[in-house]
Order: sequence, then C-alpha cells, then structure tokens
Amino acid sequence: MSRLVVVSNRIAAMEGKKESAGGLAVGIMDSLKDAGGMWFGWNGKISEEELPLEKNQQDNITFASFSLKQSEYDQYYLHFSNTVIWPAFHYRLDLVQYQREDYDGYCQVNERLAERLQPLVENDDILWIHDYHLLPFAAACRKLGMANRIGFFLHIPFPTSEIFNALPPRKELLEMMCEYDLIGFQADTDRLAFIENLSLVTEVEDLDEDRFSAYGKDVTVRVYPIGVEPDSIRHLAEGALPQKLAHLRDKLSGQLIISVDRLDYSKGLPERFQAFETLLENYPQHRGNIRYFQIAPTSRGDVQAYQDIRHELEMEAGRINGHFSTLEWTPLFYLNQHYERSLLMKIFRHCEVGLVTPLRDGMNLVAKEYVAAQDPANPGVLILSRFAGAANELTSALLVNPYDRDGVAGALDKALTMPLDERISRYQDMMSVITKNDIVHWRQTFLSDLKAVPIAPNKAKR
Ligand code: GDG
Repeated sequence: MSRLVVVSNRIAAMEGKKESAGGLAVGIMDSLKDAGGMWFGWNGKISEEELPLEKNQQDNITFASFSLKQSEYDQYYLHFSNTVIWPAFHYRLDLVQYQREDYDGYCQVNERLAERLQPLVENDDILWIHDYHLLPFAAACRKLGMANRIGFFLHIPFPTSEIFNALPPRKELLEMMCEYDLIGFQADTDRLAFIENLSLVTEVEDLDEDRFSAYGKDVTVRVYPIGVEPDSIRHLAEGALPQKLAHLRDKLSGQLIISVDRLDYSKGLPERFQAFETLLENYPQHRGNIRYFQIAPTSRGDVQAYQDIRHELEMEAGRINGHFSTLEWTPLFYLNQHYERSLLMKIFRHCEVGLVTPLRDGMNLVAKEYVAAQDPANPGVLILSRFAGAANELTSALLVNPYDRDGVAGALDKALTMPLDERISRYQDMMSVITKNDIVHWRQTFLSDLKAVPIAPNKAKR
C-alpha cells in the first residue's frame, strides 16, 4: 500500500494528546495512521545554518521538520504568504504589500523544501499538500522529476478575478497550481473563481466534469468542505466546567454570547463589537442581562496589520464598556488569550448564542464546533456570516451580513429571544449536515479522489 506524505507550513504539535488537539490536526493524523507515512513541515525555528531535518517517529508516522533562515521566514512566510496572499485571498487588497523579491523568496523556499523532501519520498507515495504557503510546491516537485500523485487543499477562499488580477505573479501562480493532480477547495465559489481566473490567462479544455487541461496539464478540481469531529466535541463539551468557571457561570445571571477567533482582520471583530454596541443601543431591554465574551488569541503578531487590529480592539472594547458598564454589570469581556480546547467546548455549551461573523472565511470551524457542542435538549443559537464557507452548509443558522451592524444586532435580539422549539429545529438541521460532512468524510473523500485521479502523462518531467 502506498504511504501518505502530508506537507503543511507547520506540523501540529500532537505529542499524543489527541483530546487537546484541534480537529484538523486530528483528521490529518488519522489519515497518516491509516496509511502510514510522513508529516513534513516547518518546526517554527529560525537558524542561519541549514540544520539537518528534525525527525521523530510515532508508530507508523515520521514527523520531519526543518528550520528556516531569517530571510526565508521574512520573505516566504511573513511577507508573501501573510502580507500578500492572505489579505488578497480574503479580499483585503488594501493590506497587500507586494515586492518582487518576496515572491522570489516564496518560490525559492518552496523549491528548497521540495529538494529536502525528495530523498524521503518513495515512488508510489501519495502527497497531500496544505494551504496557501505552498501553492508552487507541486511545480517544485515536478522540476525535480517527481511523478507521485500530488493533491492540494486550500483552506482559505480563492478570490474572483477582480482581486486575483491585482497580484503581479498571477499567471505564474496559476500555472504552477496546474502541476497538482487534484486541487480541493472549501466551497463552490472558490472552485469557480479558480477556473474563471485560469480561463482568463490561458486556454482551458474541459476533459470531464471536474477535470480539465490547462498549460498542457490535466488537473481535477473539486469541493471538499472541511468538517469537525462531532462525537469528540460533544464528549468534551459534556464534561463538567472547571470549578472556578462553574462558580463564575452561577454568578453571571442572564444570557451569554460567545465568539472565538484567531485575532485576525478577516474575522470581522471591530464590526462585531460595533454590532454588539448597536444591540445595546437599539434593544435596551438586554442591558444588564447579557454578556458578550470574545476570546481572541494573538496570531501572526509580527505582522503589522495584526498589531493594528489588536490595538483597535482594545480601544473599542474599552470604549463600549466605558459607555455601557454599570457598577453591577460589564457587557463585553475581551480575552486576548489562548484556552485549552476542552475548556472552549464547555464554554460553547454554556453560552446561549454563538456569534461568528467573519468578513471572509474559507470555512470557519468555530461555527461547526459551537453547534456540535450544544445540548440537544436546550441548544444555543448560531449567528453566522454569509461570507464564511460554513454558511453554504449551515443554512439554518441566523445568516447575517457582517458589515450590517443593524442586521447583526437584530439577529442577536432574535437569537436571545428565540423559543426552544425553533432552537431545537435549527440545531437538528445543522447537526445533520455537521455529522454527515465531518472531518472523517472530508479526509476520506479527498484521499480516495486523489488515489483515483488518472495519472497524467503530461505533467512536467514525468
Ligand atoms: C483556516 C481558515 C478554515 C481558536 N482559538 C482557540 C482555539 N481556536 C481553534 C478553533 C478552531 C480553530 O482554532 C480555528 O479554525 P477556523 O476555521 O475558525 O479559522 P482559521 O484558523 O482561520 O483556519 C478557515 C480552517 O483553516 C480549516 O480549513 O475553516 O476558514 O481560515 O478549531 O476552535 N483553540 C484553542 N484555544 C483557543 O484559544 N484550543
């Protein structure tokens, strides 16, 4: 049986603690356990010397990780990945800072990683590459003559041509992506945007339903909405709240609203704070009776745009609390910290409303986790941005436009006053999709499709 080789920018730190790891990491680990194989990625270290790969063995899985030089980290990770692709693919061209040398560095790191991986790969291994840091990775492998099946999954949105056209190396990126045998997207809008972009720069010949030829290369393009692990989430959520929190929950009368996001400008946090403020202004009956908890651990703290959003949120939280707080009541709790996964799932279960309003999101797993953590007999209500991939599946959430603060405030009022039978009915609709399209379904369909795509004779240097 062929082995599986997973390549992602970072390797998840599993250390055998399955319960505390996120669903995506568990999903990938389970795929590796099934087939045996390797997880190859950056170890988070910077070193000016090229150190040997760090290797660890856990049963039938090898973890092979590399360090980066400071200039590689800057150009490949900080600049091109996170100051060009991430903002552009989330429709924030205003935050893009493009420099040709960063793009060159990004391609060079992809090439160097392929060179380091090649000696570890056997001819019949299947490669599964993850996310926007590695758009050119298959092209780099093909240059080295690697003829393995290589699949790619993009976790973030793929933008339409109005946005993508603004990226100077757009043609090169698309051509390199065509070196993959299978490309997976979160939503059909992403798949269509990719094909539209490709058709604008080259001739695209339809071969089959999801398969076409471009630049003389055959590629299959499909949609695989990523899921969560509902049983494990329910199990974690059902556990007792730690004593301190249980005590706090007893003290906090009224209803709780919860949001959990990496601190990222794509997640729409300032707009959400303002929508909460509008709720307090327009629906004064809720004052004193509700509390909004925003958990937002810092992420990519060395990118300027992330420092800016952090300052903005601190100011907004202070302003809103300053305006509405009383001696007995504080409306908004902004927690710029990382919490244990098992605690998060319990918090989800104890909050009456899950407020998930990204301005743009590939999928958004928090939305699915919030629903999966609910008590089926007394579930909370999910408010979800229509610009998250999850909105395609969770159509029984209260779907909102995150830019419309009155609309989001209205949805909050509706959620806070929704009768039990409607909450149960919406919850059941959402759970049936979450259970069907779980993380196991996601990884199995992607990998079985990758194994089944015809091996194209016309990929570079096969
Ligand atoms: C990218 C795409 C796509 C958050 N805070 C804490 C914590 N989290 C966990 C959540 C969830 C995960 O992180 C975040 O996943 P999301 O899907 O919401 O968002 P991104 O990080 O932007 O992920 C996204 C995803 O990839 C998968 O394809 O859905 O669209 O942008 O699992 O629970 N976990 C812990 N403590 C925290 O404080 N333990």
